[in-house]
Amino acid sequence: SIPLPQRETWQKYSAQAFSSKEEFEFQKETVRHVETSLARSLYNCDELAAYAGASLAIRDRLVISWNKTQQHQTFVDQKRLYYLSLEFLMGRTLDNAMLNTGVKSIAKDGLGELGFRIEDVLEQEHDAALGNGGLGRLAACFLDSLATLNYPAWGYGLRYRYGIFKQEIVDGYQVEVPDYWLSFNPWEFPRFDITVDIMFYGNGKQCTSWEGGEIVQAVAYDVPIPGFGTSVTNNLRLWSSKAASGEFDFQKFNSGDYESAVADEQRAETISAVLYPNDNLDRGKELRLKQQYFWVAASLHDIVRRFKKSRRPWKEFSEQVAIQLNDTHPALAIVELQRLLIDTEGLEWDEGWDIVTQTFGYTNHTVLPEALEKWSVPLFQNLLPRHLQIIYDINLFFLQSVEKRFPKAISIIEESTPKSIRMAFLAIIGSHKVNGVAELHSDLIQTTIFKDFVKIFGPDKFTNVTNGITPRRWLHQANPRLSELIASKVGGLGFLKDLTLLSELENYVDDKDFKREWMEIKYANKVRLAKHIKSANGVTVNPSALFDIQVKRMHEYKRQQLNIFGVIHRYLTIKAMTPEERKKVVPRVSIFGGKAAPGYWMAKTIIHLINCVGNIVNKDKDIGDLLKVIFLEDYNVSKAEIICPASDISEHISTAGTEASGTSNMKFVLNGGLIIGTCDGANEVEDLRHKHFYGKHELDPDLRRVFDEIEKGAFGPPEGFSALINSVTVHGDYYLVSDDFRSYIQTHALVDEAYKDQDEWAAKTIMSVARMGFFSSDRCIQDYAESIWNIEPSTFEA
Ligand code: GPQ
Repeated sequence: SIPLPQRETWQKYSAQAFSSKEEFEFQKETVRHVETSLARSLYNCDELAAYAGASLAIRDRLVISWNKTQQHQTFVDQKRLYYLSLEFLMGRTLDNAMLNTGVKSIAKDGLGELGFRIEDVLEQEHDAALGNGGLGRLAACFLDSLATLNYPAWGYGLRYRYGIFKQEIVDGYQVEVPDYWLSFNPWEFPRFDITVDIMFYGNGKQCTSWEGGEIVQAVAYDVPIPGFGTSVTNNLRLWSSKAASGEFDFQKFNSGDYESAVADEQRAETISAVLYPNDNLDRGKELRLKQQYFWVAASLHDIVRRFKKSRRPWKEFSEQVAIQLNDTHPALAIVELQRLLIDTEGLEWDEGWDIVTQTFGYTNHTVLPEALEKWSVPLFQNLLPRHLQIIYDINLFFLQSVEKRFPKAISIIEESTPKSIRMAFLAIIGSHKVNGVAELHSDLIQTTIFKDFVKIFGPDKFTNVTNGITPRRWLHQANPRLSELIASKVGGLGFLKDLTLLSELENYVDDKDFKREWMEIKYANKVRLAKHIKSANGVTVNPSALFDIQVKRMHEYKRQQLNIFGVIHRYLTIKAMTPEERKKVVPRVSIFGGKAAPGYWMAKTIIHLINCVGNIVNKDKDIGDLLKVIFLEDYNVSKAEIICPASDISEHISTAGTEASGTSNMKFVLNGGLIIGTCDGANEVEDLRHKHFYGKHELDPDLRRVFDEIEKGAFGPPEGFSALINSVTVHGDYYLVSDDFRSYIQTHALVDEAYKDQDEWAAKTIMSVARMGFFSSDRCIQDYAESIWNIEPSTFEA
């Protein structure tokens, strides 16, 4: 830092936080950046340059509060939360940064005067798509809430060169295209001075050491996270991998082995190259384990270094540091911290282990067996030999501590061939709290997959923290008109920081003017989506039709197949009607969107079927506007911001007991949509499956008609769909599509009836929004802060 005598001069010139919005000369700053940062002029400033200039202008403001927040937090040195997540599905930043810092309207007018429409400028930004779905988006909502609530918190993740792939639909099939998103990213700051050397392989045979491995360097990239209506700006630190010894291995280089020197470098960079595109599925690949250790080791090194600066004794570690594990992806952090404490810092095992278990919390996001992470012991032994020894010790001490009545079922090591490490068990044993993400889900994990651990540790270690979403992005930003209308009734925009204030809206369910405006806004949002559909799919849809939306990752358990079979049933029903009968049909647009993991054939088949059905239905003259079927390409966060405000109903129809929480449900309801959802029934599922297998499986007759039509080739060559049909008819219908088909169709009939009464519909949607207060991620973060992290908001004011 700057020597004392010069500090006064330094401080004289140091940037001040902006005390008011009006001081912010947005145009001047934007033009300056276009001219000096981009070396462009008014003669060659296109929309992309305007985006860049505006972003840099906004970024300057952000950076000042960011620096000051970090200085303050270092000075005060209160307990911090570190949120470790392999996914942060941030989406775009500029719009959110303007809204959170309160300068959106200044920027809008300013850009207008400079000759640009703000909507077009915002469209230039590439989504930061460092996540697959709900789990990654949850982490992003949490960052927004942590900053908004002034909590001292950092996110730690990986800086993937390629985010989740871009989805293209070619001839009705999904095609994956790499998502290179870093060509211009003004929101990250490389910290080339903050690096950590990470070791792999080597020799861990001696008891307390690890040596002789391959070394890869982690470089920090920091991203500012502004809170809404606060100057607190937190930090998201993403690690990027590179070869450790400078750019080249000079020995190899000089000895003429140029190619292999470059190959080494590329191998190092491969670690943070790409996000694994699997949602709710574990694949057990070595490179994925490398990613996990690389990220965990760099983050812990950073956290421990920061703690050591305060010169506190080790026993105070968990009073200063809380670490939350977003699923088991970072569970290695438990082992790595124990290793640092006993191997590097010289603590006794028990001392170290107390610190470790007081520090970590673990969030479970699924009960699906195929999604629970396991690592093959031989693979692990080779990559992280010392960590394997520590895991064996953790397991040994744990098994010794429990009564003999729990045999193999609770061991971290599964006696498979080869043996494997159950990461969820490691995470439970190494944490002081374990939580599920919705009431039902948390009950389910305590009575099924983790029941033995509830017996061992007692029920207090297990808790529920119901998920939430940030109302800033998912209402204020995505649906500004609705946000304004609500603000006019609930006493201003304060509800965006205390979402329970929405309950005020209950007083307006009978207010005619309010309802009219409410429905007008919904219509306008449907028009906006209809325009998008027209330009993306070339299909004209009627905004007055009922918009029925299912957007989420494609997965058999989420049952997009149930939806499309239902759509085919609707199509056949309308086809069979007389013209008179057709007049009574409520026109509908069935909208789908979502990516399939590249290796998930069944999910890809469902996408193909949806597109094939759309092809036939959308051009059927008998049908016209009564039914349209749309598959929206490349569903992502910025598309969700257009889609969620435009739904009348959305579908959340996973097989009972399979979806941990769901979070898009919350986005849809908050924007004035109703939802169709599966009721609880997790206990009945096993019985039904058993019956399918051993009893006679009666296919629902309406579903039979749907399958007959597909098999006749009504939607194209039927061979492509046989696996999908067979999974229901001959392979035991694991996801209970046939069992639920009747009730699903009946529910849609109720929806149609309800939609005919628009006034009552408006009342239902208003009541639903009024009762959404609980589902803010602010409430969720407060729950975590109080019941798991034990952290207090910072008192920082810029
Ligand atoms: N979730 Cl295990 C994911 O998005 N990806 C995953 O790999 C796993 C879970 C979701 C889960 O399916 C949803 O029900 C939750 O709402 C979401 O995590 C956030 O908790």
